[in-house]
Amino acid sequence: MIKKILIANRGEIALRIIRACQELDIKTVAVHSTIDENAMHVRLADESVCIGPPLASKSYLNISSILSAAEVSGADAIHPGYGFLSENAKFAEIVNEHGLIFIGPKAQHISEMGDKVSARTAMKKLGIPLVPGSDGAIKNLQELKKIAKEIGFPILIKAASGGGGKGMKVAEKASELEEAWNLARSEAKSGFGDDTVYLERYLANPRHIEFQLFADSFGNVVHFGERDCSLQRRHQKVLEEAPSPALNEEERAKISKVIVKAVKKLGYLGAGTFEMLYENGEFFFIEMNTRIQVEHPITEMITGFDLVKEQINVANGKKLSVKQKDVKIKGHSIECRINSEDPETFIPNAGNIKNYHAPGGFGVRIDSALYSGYKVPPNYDSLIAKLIVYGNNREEAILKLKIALKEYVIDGINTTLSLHEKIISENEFISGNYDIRWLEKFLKNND
Ligand code: MV4
Repeated sequence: MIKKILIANRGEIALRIIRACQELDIKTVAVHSTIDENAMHVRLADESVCIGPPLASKSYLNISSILSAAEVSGADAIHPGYGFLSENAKFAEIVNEHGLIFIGPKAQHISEMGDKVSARTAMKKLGIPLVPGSDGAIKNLQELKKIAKEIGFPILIKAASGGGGKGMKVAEKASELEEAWNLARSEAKSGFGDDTVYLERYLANPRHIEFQLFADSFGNVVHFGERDCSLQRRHQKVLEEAPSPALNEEERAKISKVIVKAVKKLGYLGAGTFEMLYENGEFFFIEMNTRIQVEHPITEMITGFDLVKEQINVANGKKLSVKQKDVKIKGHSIECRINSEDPETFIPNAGNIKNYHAPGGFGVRIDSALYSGYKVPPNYDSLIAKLIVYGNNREEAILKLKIALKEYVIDGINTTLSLHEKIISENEFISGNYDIRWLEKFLKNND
């Protein structure tokens, strides 16, 4: 039985995990860098350990510091949150070797899904529809030319160790293949230390729709529906909603059934997300995430289940608290990511929060570690708050969001609050008729 969890993270997700632990009567250990001494997760945890200097590679990514902190505090499990070490298979393995529980999937699955080529191979075997492309890595330019011709242009070269869009290169026609091949491989090499690439047909205007899955150690697998994450800028999600305005019940049921079956066969454990591209009524697998995601709250709002508590319970060897037949998707939820960035240039800024007032009311949720007088450090991700709304339907959720955005005060630094106000007043957003290209086009036209 887990009695004490070390949270290998900071910011809002550390608070989210602390709150779940408090409900489960589990003690918490915060870890922090020197610059995070006054951070909210340090104040709210039962105890805290300083694990190094501000640089993430020396603190939140420092495996030996984190394990020492677990040792001295007597923690019996580690929750990695998202980012940092959450999808590091070696970390999961080392945690287990130290006799601690890693709150996440098995290291073998983290590693298999971390390599996008082996993820594709695994998903193909499990019957998941893939974007048409290469069976494995591309060995040389000749092979690239041959497979590209077979699947048809435009094509996209992707890095096996990539994800999040880095190292992707489009080729519109055969004459562009050599340059795209060279660029993709050198970017992959310098970005990930691995120049392995693979090939997919390039989808021009898909939506990004991801499915939330959960598995326990008894072979039970449940899906919690989907999130539409098409509103992104430079591969950073900006606003997410659930359910997707593009799907009907029939389409959802059909693809979910295929995914649940695959996850059962895989022998997976814990929370997992299937990232799919959706175009002309068809789904194509692109990646699987083996962590709790930033946007998990919108799934919690429309299903009523606490995904972080489920993560802890299944890691503890318990059964999922929920059966598929009890998962009912009800109402609509939207999340705005509030970043400490200029709303026009997106340049990050750090500094003092001089005045802070969070909105509230029926159906309004804030996941944030901000407080009045807090100093946002320049060293980490610029996500400072998530504003999540829930309404009986999409129109009501948008209305609540509009009111909450207007009420939200974060003084002292630039934030993306005003960007969200702009997005949700646009017809394409209101109608729900947008794809992965829409936001960047909209931002360009408003320069
Ligand atoms: C694609 C694609 C079009 N066709 N794959 C971007 C990040 C990575 N997770 C996968 N990505 C894409 N893969 C094929 N075959 C377009 C994107 C993509 C994208 C995907 C989801 C959300 C926003 C995006 C923005 C640009 C490109």
